Amino acid sequence: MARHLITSAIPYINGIKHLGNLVGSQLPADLFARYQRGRGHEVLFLCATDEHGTPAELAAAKAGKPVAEYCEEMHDVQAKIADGFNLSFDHFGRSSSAQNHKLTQHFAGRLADQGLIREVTETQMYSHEDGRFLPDRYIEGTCPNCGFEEARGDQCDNCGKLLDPTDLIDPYSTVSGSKDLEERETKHLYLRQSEMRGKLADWIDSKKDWPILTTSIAQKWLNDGDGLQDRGITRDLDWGIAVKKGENDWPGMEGKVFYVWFDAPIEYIACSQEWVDAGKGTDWERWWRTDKGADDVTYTQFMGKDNVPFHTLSFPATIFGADEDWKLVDYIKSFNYLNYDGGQFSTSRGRGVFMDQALEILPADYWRWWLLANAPESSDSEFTWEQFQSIVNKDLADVLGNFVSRVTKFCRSKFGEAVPEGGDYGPAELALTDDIAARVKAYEKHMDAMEVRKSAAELRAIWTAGNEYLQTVAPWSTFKEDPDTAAIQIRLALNLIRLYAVLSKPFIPDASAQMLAAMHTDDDSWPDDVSAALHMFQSGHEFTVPDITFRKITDAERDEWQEKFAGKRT
Ligand code: B3M
Ligand code: ZN
Repeated sequence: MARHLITSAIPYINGIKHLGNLVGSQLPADLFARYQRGRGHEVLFLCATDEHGTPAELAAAKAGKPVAEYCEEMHDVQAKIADGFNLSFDHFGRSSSAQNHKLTQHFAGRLADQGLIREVTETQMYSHEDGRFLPDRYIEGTCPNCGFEEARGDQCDNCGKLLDPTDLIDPYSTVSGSKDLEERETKHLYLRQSEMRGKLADWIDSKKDWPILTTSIAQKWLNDGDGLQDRGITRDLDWGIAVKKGENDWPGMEGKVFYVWFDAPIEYIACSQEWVDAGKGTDWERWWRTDKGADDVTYTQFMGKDNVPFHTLSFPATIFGADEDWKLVDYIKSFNYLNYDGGQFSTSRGRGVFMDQALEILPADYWRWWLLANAPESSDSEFTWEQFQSIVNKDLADVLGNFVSRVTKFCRSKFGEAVPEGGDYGPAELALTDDIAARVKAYEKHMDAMEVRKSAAELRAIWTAGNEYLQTVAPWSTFKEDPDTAAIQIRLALNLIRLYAVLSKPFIPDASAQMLAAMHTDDDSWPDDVSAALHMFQSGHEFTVPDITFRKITDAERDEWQEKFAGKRT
């Protein structure tokens, strides 16, 4: 049994995420976690809300609530929605947890002890009207790199370049809109990432099997000299983790907090402590400390491409720099963007489908299937209602759902609700078994490699093979002349329903549970031996015809939703 530590990028607390966010990290991470559990491996799957920094402060201000209260409420909202999508986190933590405060301060202390932190007096933008410094998202202006007019103080959303507030052309306060800004001196801590350039470069170089998307972003940052500048890890903000050196005060840094991107990845570790403290686990160190049993853990991270620099360079710099036997990531799976109906999803303009809205109109499995089958892996992909309708109706309703319903209903009407008596499988059944066995191997290979679209395509092919078999042997015709042979065909088809339930569980867990329940079994063991799996139910094994597994999306619904989500959510 292998051990898999799996983390998804932790979503900002500032509102409900859209489907593009979901498919970029949480959903594929869940697919992989479910798959590894399904194969019988030990899995720790963690996610959390990212509660610090300017996104949290600004959203709380907009909601007219104290930040702590806002974060608590929004954490619950996001946790409920994650549940609704069947995201099977072992724990959904909070970066504002006491555990993360302590661990972040610990890391900063370690880095300081190793000589990897320098104190820098720098100029930051101060707003007279707001009476405060304007870090990160408190300030916007024109990107010096690409000319985008709404670049934020920390990063340009258009070209992805990391920025300092002082880089912006024509900057203005996002709180008041004021342009009455002045560069003022303030003291901050800088992580000396540049000291670790060689080590990080060697490490990235050694990752030959990583997705090109991940390594190309990391290489670009290493080589254009941009990403590995020493970067400020503290901010002039009220909300966040107080700057301390371990448990001690940090003279000169009173009233400042760590930068959100410093403490957010540390939450991956702190989250496992929260998991233990919540009574769900017993030992977090065997997942995270190579001196305490984590050396045989495989650690995989999932994220959108904009998060890659922080996970390939900044966070590893913290881990390397601390020099304390922390588990480093083994594989970083990153994603491109999902676009929406000819443009971008936009949180600010309410364009596209948000996670809560999606669940209001259709069950989770419909979304999970479409999103994963069309995951933006090798390039950006696009959600359109036409394509969503067509794929759901075809793959889920016509192929899988129809198979389940046809087989169980036919059996009930001709033989009753139990596997019928019959002889051994014949050539057609054995050929199908071989075909499916080969496809299951291919499916495993793609899932092991986290090739999400290829995995979905193979699973679809496995469903289709069953349908084609049924079409060819046509038990409803066979039955008229040769009921014994029809019984054999139906026995195989009923066994296929369980096989489909097991293989499909990582993608569509609700349908999978429904199919297992219909087959009166909770045996969801992986079909390592497909032939044995297709002999599991023998004559007399009872089942129940399930309610509809997947329904079709009508043209009227499609048109209504397209109109509804065009962009005016408030
Ligand atoms: N919260 C950005 C995002 O939600 C950021 C990820 C942190 S991962 C440690 O895309
Ligand atoms: Zn730009």
